[in-house]
Amino acid sequence: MGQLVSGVWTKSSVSNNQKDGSFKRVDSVFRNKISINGQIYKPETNRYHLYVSHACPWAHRTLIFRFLKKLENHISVDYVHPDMLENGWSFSQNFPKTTGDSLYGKKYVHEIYQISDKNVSSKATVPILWDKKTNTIVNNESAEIIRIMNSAFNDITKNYDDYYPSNLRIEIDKINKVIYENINNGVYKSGFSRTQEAYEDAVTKLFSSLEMIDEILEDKKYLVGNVLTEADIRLIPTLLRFDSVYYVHFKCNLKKINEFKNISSYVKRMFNNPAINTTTNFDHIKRHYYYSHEHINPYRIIPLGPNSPV
Ligand SMILES: N[C@@H](CCC(=O)N[C@@H](CS)C(=O)NCC(=O)O)C(=O)O
Repeated sequence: MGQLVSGVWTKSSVSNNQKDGSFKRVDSVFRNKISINGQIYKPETNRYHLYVSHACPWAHRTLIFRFLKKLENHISVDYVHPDMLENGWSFSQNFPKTTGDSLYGKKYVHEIYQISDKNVSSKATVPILWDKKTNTIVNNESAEIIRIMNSAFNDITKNYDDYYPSNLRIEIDKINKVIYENINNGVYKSGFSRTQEAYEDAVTKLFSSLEMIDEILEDKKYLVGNVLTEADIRLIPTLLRFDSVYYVHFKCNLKKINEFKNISSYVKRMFNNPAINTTTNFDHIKRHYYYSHEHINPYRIIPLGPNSPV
């Protein structure tokens, strides 16, 4: 693992930890938008490209949006190899459902960052929303990429479905915040903790937030307003990885997702949606986490179970 420092790939530890042993996620560097009135990045068919990992929950959101918003014929995509090792994500095709780098034939994702900015200081994360016209990264923050996808290409696709409707925004923002802090990032905080205290704090918050979600779903099909919104799409990638990976590998083991009455049926229902089903790949998910984090799983043994991941 590593990161780019002034454009140079520097090998370093897999996780970012604070003095108290807790895990701190670093902010994404490229934060542009796509819009008709934009200076550089305007909505166009086949101009933009996604670099993703099937394993990554943050990238998963963008794949779900690409499907839901009918962007598959307008935004192309490359899938990296699931192993994230000392050179970061690679374009090796030595695993099913990988594509290599179809644009530049590079070996590693960090080289894509270097094309965009040869002096960049950044982690080489996925997802990346890439502009094939200017050879630059538009945005590498999944929360912003899905907002772009939600509306920027509407006049091209003629799909006007809105997963962040103005009447529900306050409620969506509110629940997103808790889900991000305690669940999406909470599983990483738990797994990457380096002290007992930091671990217990993360796991306690994770499970109290899952209990809260279970209660919300007692009499509702979706998290906000009884329609599918961005809030659901941001939550589901973490829930889908939970019993196969986070429960064991990140020690999030107070309960399995399938032990939560309402969350378990919500996950099964959501998984019937082709936007979610066709974008989920459990082989990549399991291989990535158990194989990449040598400090957690030094012999890289990949557990056989669970028998049915959903
Ligand atoms: N804030 C980013 C986080 C993305 C992220 O951390 N992706 C992970 C994969 S799940 C990654 O690429 N990690 C590489 C690294 O940390 O060097 C987003 O949501 O887009």
